[in-house]
Amino acid sequence: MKIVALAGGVGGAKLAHGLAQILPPEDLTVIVNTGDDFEHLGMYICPDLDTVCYTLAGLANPETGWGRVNETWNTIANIEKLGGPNWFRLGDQDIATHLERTRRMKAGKSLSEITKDFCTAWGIKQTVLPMSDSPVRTIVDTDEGELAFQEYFVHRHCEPRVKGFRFDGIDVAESTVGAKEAIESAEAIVICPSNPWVSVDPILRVIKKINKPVIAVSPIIGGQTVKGPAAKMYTELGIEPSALAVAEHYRNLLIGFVLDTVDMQLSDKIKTRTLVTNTFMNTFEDRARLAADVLNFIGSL
Ligand code: FO1
Repeated sequence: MKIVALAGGVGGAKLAHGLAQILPPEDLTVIVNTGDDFEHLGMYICPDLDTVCYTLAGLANPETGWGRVNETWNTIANIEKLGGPNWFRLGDQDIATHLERTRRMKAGKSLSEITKDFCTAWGIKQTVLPMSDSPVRTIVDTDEGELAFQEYFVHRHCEPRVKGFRFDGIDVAESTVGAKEAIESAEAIVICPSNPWVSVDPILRVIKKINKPVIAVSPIIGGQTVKGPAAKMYTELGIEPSALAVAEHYRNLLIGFVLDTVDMQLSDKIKTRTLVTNTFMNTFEDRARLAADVLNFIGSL
């Protein structure tokens, strides 16, 4: 079954990894948000792309979900000593990724080409694609004014109250050729349990039209997010955070929605077919089990 997964950061990467454990590699394409990308310390950094790639390659830091396992922090410690910015924690191995990506971008390579080459180098057999080769930058409108995404997310610990979002460059950004082809040949699109506002919406805006069955997995369980500010964002935007709110967010797209057993009572209120299952992904086995549930659900629709 050919599947395209839409993914942002850690939650998305975990389900993508689950799908990768079950599907033949040629049947899985992961299209990744690039709205979180930014230039920092002279390097071009793609947090979500790297999180998905490191996770699929078995190189991800299991504690944080982002960055590399067995990491060392000498470079950032020395930058700090010199009085440089240290709020964005870049590990030594991770810095190699950003330096080499930046070098290739300056030499005229596209982000898709670079990602393809990096995936080969890391032994990733699935296809991982940035949502676009042109820059898109998520800007968070807050009670303290507009903030660039990583400034809001990492530097300010998501503390400012959110009023809305804007995606700089989205109107001219085209989805990558590979993404269009993958969607064309996919049997279904899986929206991973990533932040609907800042991880999935930019991908959907770039893809524009999806004429394939779409199912989504809720990142909100019992009114809270496993990781990240999605629930806080819903509250600040005046919407009660819940799996129901996520299903409503995607209402025009979905043929199916997956929510956690703790939210079973919401199932009747959701205006599409639902699968109620355990959506926590604490272990590699959890990831594969949820992916299997999602694929069986798609098969039943
Ligand atoms: N997230 C943090 O909360 N703090 C960090 O210092 C941090 C560093 C970092 C370095 C490389 C990378 O690829 C990701 C990193 N992240 C960090 C995660 C990342 O900024 C966010 O999780 C995503 O942008 C949201 O999906």
